[in-house]
Amino acid sequence: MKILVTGFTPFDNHERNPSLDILHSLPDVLDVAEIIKQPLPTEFERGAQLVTSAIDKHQPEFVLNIGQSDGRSGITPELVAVNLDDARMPDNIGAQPKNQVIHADGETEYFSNLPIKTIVRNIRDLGLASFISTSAGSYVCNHVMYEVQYLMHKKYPNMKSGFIHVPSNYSDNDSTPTMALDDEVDGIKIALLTMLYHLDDNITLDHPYD
Ligand code: PCA
Repeated sequence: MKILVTGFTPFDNHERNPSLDILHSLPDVLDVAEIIKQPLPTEFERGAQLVTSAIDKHQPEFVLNIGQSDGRSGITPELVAVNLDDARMPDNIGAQPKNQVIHADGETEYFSNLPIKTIVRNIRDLGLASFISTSAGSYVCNHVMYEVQYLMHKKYPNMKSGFIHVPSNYSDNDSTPTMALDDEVDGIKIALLTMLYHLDDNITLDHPYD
């Protein structure tokens, strides 16, 4: 059993990206799964290229992409990726697509097929904040999530994949929520175990969405 996990390089003047630090903190084997770790540059084109070639190379049963989202107050599995690049700022090599469809022959949106409600419940059971996010934005994270979903639908229908955004580990002001890296690592490990073992995501959850 293989799980491909990705994290992004720092962007937007951040010195670190918690998703990359989480990636480096994960074990190589978790329970019955081999964890394949793939760092991604925060770049539209190359970020998507690297994750899709890692999928073709390793043929994992599961893919989990992780990214940073400033302002989020918890660990947030994404519900959906949309067929749109509309960058509010340039990526790490200056690309800033506006109002661009990602794949003309792709669906308008793809829903993650990870057990996101159960993931949220299990992270909350650790005592950590977690809720489902209904928008991965229209920047590099949504782009990568969309490309993985597109590939899955076209080529790997048995694969399970999705995206989780995590808060920043530090803030320059009191109003931006943060979470400790160790807590985020624990939350992501529980998410991975939930992916491996969930049978049915049809659970009732209080306040599942942001
Ligand atoms: N977050 C950005 C891109 C890289 C990252 O970690 C985003 O949410 O699109």
